[in-house]
Amino acid sequence: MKDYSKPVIIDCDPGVDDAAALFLALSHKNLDIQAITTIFGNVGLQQTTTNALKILEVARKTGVPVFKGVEKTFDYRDPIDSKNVHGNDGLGNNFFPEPPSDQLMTQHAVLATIDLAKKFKGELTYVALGRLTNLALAISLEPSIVNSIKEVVIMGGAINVPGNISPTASANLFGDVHGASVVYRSGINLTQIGLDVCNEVEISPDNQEEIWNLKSTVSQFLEKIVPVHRSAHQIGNKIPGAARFNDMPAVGYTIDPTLFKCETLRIHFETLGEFTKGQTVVDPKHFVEDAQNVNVAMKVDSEKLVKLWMDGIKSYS
Ligand SMILES: [Ca+2]
Repeated sequence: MKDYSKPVIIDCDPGVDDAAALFLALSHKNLDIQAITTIFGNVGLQQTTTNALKILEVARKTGVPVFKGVEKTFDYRDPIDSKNVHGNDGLGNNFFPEPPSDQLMTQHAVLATIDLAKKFKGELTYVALGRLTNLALAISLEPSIVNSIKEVVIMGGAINVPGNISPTASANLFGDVHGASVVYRSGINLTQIGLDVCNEVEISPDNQEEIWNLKSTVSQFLEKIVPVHRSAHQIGNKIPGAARFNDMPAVGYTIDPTLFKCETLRIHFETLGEFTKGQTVVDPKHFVEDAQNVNVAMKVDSEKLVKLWMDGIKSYS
């Protein structure tokens, strides 16, 4: 693992698995988090923004600015949420007290993204843990960021496994297909951390117990928010009672790409099909003109990744 701190934006819709991913990101010296930007998704924008601020309060990371993004899809539709998976408050139906809002900036997330892409030209990594609408709008407004952002790491997509919201699509990409299409066609340097690897990463009941027993502010917060999400994710689990945090591997990749085996695949993002809307379609024979090469994670060392996450959580006092 290289030992340097890379500037990152984390775009998210917390979300229980966003929280698990953010706690890892905020704990690790390899990441220099320049901004957390929020997007509609698991719940509405106001709630995802409140939840991001809450997570920072719990992690005691008061220096990280939060920028609020957009609340509708790229084609200006009301979004579909995932309250059935994350709870009505997005954090396991805990309805925590309002966090302080000092870290909430007045600048819009889309404009902050453009500014940071210019400031850290060639160095910035953008980690997308939700719908891709903010990034699609940033690209539309300032196309030069396609070349100035070093890498976009996306939680989403499915190559050799089924989708988790339709037979073929992952929730993050299905939740705004037009936004995702802009990003996948833009030519920006993309890494896809999709369900092919996320499905392999489970936090076993023993590992959960070890975390809960830490009795830190972060571990107690996780213990409260995980149960609703864990119940919703049991179908297809390899380990009964395991928790699965689909956003966490994207942060894990950003910290240490050597935990993943990736392949360059030519991908067309599907926006139209009755059963394939939102699919990341592999097109090796160049049938589709606007398909682009994507660095796709196909395998993960899940044991090492779970350890990375647990070490991150253990680092909080
Ligand atoms: Ca998310």
